[in-house]
Amino acid sequence: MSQPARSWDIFCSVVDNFGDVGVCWRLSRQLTSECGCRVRLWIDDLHTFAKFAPDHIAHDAAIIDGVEVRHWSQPLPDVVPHEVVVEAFGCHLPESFLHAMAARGNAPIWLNLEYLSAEGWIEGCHGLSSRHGQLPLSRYFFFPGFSDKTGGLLREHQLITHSAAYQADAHAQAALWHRIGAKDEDVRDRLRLSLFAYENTALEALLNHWEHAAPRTLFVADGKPRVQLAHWLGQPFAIGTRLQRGNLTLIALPFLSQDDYDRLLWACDVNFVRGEDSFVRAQWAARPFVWHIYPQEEGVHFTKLDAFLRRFDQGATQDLADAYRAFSMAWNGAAGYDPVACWNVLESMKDKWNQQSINWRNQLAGHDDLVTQLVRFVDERSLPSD
Ligand code: TRH
Repeated sequence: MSQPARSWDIFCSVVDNFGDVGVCWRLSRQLTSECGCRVRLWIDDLHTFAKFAPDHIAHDAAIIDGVEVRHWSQPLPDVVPHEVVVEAFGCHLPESFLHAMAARGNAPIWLNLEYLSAEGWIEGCHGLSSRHGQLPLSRYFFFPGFSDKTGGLLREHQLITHSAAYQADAHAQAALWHRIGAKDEDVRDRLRLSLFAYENTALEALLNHWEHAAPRTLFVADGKPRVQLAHWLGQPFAIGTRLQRGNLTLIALPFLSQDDYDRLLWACDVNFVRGEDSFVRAQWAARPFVWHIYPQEEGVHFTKLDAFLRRFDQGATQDLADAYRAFSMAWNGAAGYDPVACWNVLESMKDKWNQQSINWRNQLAGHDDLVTQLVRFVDERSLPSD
């Protein structure tokens, strides 16, 4: 029998960029809206969070989309911990809160939500627990992932239905193009690409090439991509600007809401994404995507990229798998790969790439989503709700 909806504390420390808070915000909203949970989300950097909820800039406490958003201040206000405590990405709970957890009648179920990885070892670690050194508390390690031996991926229950309906709805897409400053000719009979990346060593060569190649439009995300484009253009590239360079149309986007960013991914023909959350959303879009992985010291990220490519390649024809790997390596700055040559090969396989993106999405959708698994995981380890 399923348990009643529980109350959750989710702790999020913003390390850099938007992924930590983006994932926690998405998780909180889904737990609230789809599972009826009560969620209190603690964030240490409300200015970054304000990107996701601009109307609520820097309030220490607010209810947004049904989620109680609180500033994770030092010291943390005295509160009674909820039934489930999520420590996102090993962010280290405050000592005072750990003591309050131990003092609670039923100790909360305490989970560390880990970063996403396609590596095989996470299957052996998903769900393991470790005891706290001094307090009567255990912490479980919950690993998102791509196989049914992991915690799965964040996916709202109606996501695939919504994205498929949107992709079949020309009027809805036209409304988005209009809203983000594109003209009809910018999106008709040409490749539409979205760009969200870190500083990217392959981009300049591609821009030089695309300027003289078939017409295409590049929707450039706010932040690092827009800065890099301004550098390439040699002139300011303010939000809302639309510029033409040869056959390449460039549109500088504002920071979109998570929902509008999804729509952009659904509407574009190819999406360049990065980090964790946009990478996952591009996969749900079932459109060709290229991943700029979060760069780590000593090239550790290439092991993670390789692990993902091995999974994605299964089911792809050998020529597509080779082309996709080569361009992914080029895009991530690996030595020995010419970005333009690799892109041209991959682009020439656009139909196969499209089909593989749909197949891959369908395969992933066969696994339970992360929230479903998280709630089940908690239910299986809980005393009756108090
Ligand atoms: O911002 P990121 O690079 O975040 C990264 C990764 O999570 C990485 O793994 C982690 O180590 C590092 O942060 C600290 O990329 P990511 O994960 O795609 O997060 C971006 C979020 O911003 C995601 O929720 C999508 C959202 N977004 C919008 O809502 N609107 C936009 O216009 C754009 C471009 C993104």
